[in-house]
Amino acid sequence: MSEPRFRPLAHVRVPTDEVVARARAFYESMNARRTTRHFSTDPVPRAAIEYAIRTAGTAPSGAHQQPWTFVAVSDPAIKQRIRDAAEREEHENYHGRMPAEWLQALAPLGTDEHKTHLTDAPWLVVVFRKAYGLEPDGSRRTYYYTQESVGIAVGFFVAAVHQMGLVTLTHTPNPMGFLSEVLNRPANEKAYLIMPVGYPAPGALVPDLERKPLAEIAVWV
Ligand code: IYR
Repeated sequence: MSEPRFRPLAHVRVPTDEVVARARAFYESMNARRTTRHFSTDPVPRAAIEYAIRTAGTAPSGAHQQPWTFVAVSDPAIKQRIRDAAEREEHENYHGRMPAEWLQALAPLGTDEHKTHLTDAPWLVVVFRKAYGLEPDGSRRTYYYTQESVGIAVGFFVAAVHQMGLVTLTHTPNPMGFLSEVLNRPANEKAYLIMPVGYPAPGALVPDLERKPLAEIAVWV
């Protein structure tokens, strides 16, 4: 067992009135974020993706095990393979695998099995969840709260992409086993989702949806 080691928290105290002003500014920025499926093919520098991944990697995680791998794909041939496989799975999903109730829930989003974003976006970031760790001798190490940890990291990634003026989409072409194969990931890494990243296409559309108001999502006691 290793002993805990601490160092001072680097923190600059923010006055209370400024706390609320910052809270509002961040909310307003995040509230302007929308998920679109219409991506421009315009290039995005690799450095932008590197920072988004670095930001995701700052997320808190169970026992600080950081159970994630981000595979950034820009190779058009690999994007095409991912799209072909995803569309095959989604065809099954939309034509029998998803029950009527699910299809009904998705109807307002206008989704279907065609996944043009997977080849239009200049980058696909495929997130893998490490279900367990692997020691150098090949033995398994238990990882804790991996679903929650990777979910939080993805949230940070989405916020980072919005902050830099680009768009992304959380896409889960289930089952996602094909991603391990195409991207050659080890057995302890499970595909979690795909996020295309890029500029929105000119004339990009988003579903005409509203978010739940505070009163519907918060309870104060
Ligand atoms: N994975 C499918 C279906 C889908 C499911 C949910 I839940 C969504 O919010 C959107 C789509 C697809 O990507 O089309």
